[in-house]
Amino acid sequence: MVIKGLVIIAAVVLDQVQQRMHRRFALQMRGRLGGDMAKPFRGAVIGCGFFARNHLHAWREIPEAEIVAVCDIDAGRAEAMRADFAVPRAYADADMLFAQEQLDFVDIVTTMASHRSLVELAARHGVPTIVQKPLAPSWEDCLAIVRAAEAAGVPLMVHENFRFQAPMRAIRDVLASGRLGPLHFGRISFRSGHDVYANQPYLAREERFIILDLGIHLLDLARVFLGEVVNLDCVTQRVNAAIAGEDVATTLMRHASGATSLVDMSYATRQAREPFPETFVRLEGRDGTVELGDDYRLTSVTGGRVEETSVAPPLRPWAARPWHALQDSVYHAERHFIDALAAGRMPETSGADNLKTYALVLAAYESAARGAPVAPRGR
Ligand code: NAD
Ligand code: 89Y
Repeated sequence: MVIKGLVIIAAVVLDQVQQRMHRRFALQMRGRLGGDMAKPFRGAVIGCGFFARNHLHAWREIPEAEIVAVCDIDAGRAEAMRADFAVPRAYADADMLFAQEQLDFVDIVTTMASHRSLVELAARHGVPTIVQKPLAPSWEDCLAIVRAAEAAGVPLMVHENFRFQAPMRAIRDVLASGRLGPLHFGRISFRSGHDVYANQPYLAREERFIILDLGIHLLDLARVFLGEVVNLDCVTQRVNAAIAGEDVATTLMRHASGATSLVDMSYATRQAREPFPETFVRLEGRDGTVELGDDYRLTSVTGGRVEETSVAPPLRPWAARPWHALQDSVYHAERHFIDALAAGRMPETSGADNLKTYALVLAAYESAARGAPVAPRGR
């Protein structure tokens, strides 16, 4: 009891210190921008591969941000991205980027192996950072990343975009209305046969694949909808013999609220309609149920009344089906980062918050290996 109390006090104090640091950053930026908040924040994108294209398109839709440089260790990729998006400068070395540019933020869109060194570099230069998921290959690296940003007092957001998807935001609105009453059950399901390896060939080589790459988003949604997790059981399978890791995983979680949830995922599902990248959600509360089904139909049942609406994401001018739901969520994640930066607020998917999601990923692997329930670790 005493230890729990001390942990809560420490978390509140840490949160207040971080909020102060973020406010200081917002003020410093105003100073750097000559007090003129109308001038955009100057940013750079590091990593010019498959997914970065979506980031650059989305940045172009945010008037308060201007991408002044791109960087990739593959100089050809950096130059191609520079030319395609009319970015002023391209770099093949992140040290050079930070040495030569006056940046207000950096957006890291490399794969996880380079995240630690790049976030630490950004922290040494005092540059606020948004970094793609998964945060890093190991818990130690994740902790080091979060600590580096905290020690430097720079805001750090993890680009955890699933909770910024239009249908997920609609579900959050239903929950916030209180119409369902306290939740006792949730199911979050993503089952697909989409060839993810075509655009992201590195995924076929990961010994830890679907939970770390995709399940991380679903586990994050479970936290958002149902709160923190006490423990979980997970079973993994590898159906596709040509890949190194698991491509199917089924997880049962017990939440601190008393609710239970099932989070299931597959990249080995052959079915009549290929839904990629739709995520199906069902949440049951004392007073009603909300369900996100095929084609982004949201059905809620409360007090005997059934309401059905479409919560389909918009097709942004630069987006293409079936990726448009994720592409739209990239815009909203970046928008949230800039709004938080301007307001001196902590982004909701801060490094500290993302550690709690990452801990569920590790607990899932550990549970699958041990065949027993596992409690997620804390910092
Ligand atoms: P990719 O391999 O296509 O691109 C990564 C790029 O980073 C490459 O061009 C590589 O040369 C460059 N790079 C690596 N180390 C670097 C360094 N130290 N400095 C500069 N450049 C470096 O990868 P991708 O498919 O674009 O994925 C990037 C990240 O985005 C991954 O973490 C992935 O999980 C994530 N992702 C997220 C979503 C989502 O919806 N959130 C979807 C797809 C990918
Ligand atoms: O990398 C993954 C992600 O974050 O969303 C879908 C994906 O591109 C493939 O699983």
